[in-house]
Amino acid sequence: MASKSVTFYDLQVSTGATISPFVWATKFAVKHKGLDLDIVDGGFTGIMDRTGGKTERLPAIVDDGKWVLDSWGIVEYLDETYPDAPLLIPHESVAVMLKALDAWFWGAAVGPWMRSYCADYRDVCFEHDKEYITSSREVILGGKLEDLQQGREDRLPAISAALEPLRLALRENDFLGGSSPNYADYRIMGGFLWLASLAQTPALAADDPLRPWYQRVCDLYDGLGNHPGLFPIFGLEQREGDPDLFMRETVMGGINKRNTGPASTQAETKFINKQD
Ligand SMILES: N[C@@H](CCC(=O)N[C@@H](CS)C(=O)NCC(=O)O)C(=O)O
Repeated sequence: MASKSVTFYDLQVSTGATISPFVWATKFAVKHKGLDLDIVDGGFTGIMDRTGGKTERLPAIVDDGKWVLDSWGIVEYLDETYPDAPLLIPHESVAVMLKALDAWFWGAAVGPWMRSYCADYRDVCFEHDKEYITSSREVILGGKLEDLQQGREDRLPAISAALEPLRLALRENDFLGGSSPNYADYRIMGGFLWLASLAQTPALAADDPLRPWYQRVCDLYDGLGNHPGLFPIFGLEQREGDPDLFMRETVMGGINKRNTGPASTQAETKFINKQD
């Protein structure tokens, strides 16, 4: 039996790839529910025309004639409307923790990457979007895109190094959802795929421990994240004087260091009491 489709308003660049992290996360969310995407193509300008005045921002979907706006609004709608399909937010705690994780990820990575790739962002857009993207992003970012992007090679290593909390979780689990993906994976992946839609130089090391998870999520739903228009985000070289791009050995502390009795802590106890 053919699966049901929802009309999906995409936000694309000249390669045909989706750019927006919100739109990427929502594409995965719709597929997670077993629904197909009936894509309405388009870039940044003309969103109001394409959607008949329904919205200035994307994503937006139409399901059985009902317009649903906003990435988080769409996720809530999908779980409410299709409760028998796998849940995107399987427990209210996932929403609470994901909002905290997402806020950290934007501060640590998406924002700094935006300032390091803002001219690439404009250059990859459709010709007819470039003027709008230049003027609007210069207002948002507070400067000329070329000036802001300049010197990014000195900033990218520290952004990569800051992603250690994700590596800690994803070294031990296939997905942020545990053994199977949920909306946490799609939401965070949205930021990586946004970067991949525009990056003219990689942001992460070739052997970054996040890479297997990145590929695992890209491969879901017949390779939804393997769009040919995406650029490589792995391949950043560490230069002399750069911070390590990631921690080669996981330093287990706090919540990750299980106390199973004195045998598990005595080496540390000896060390802190200066006994040998
Ligand atoms: N809160 C909204 C934010 C969506 C949003 O900001 N989308 C941006 C793309 S990342 C957009 O549509 N921009 C159109 C524009 O810049 O004119 C959501 O979660 O869906």
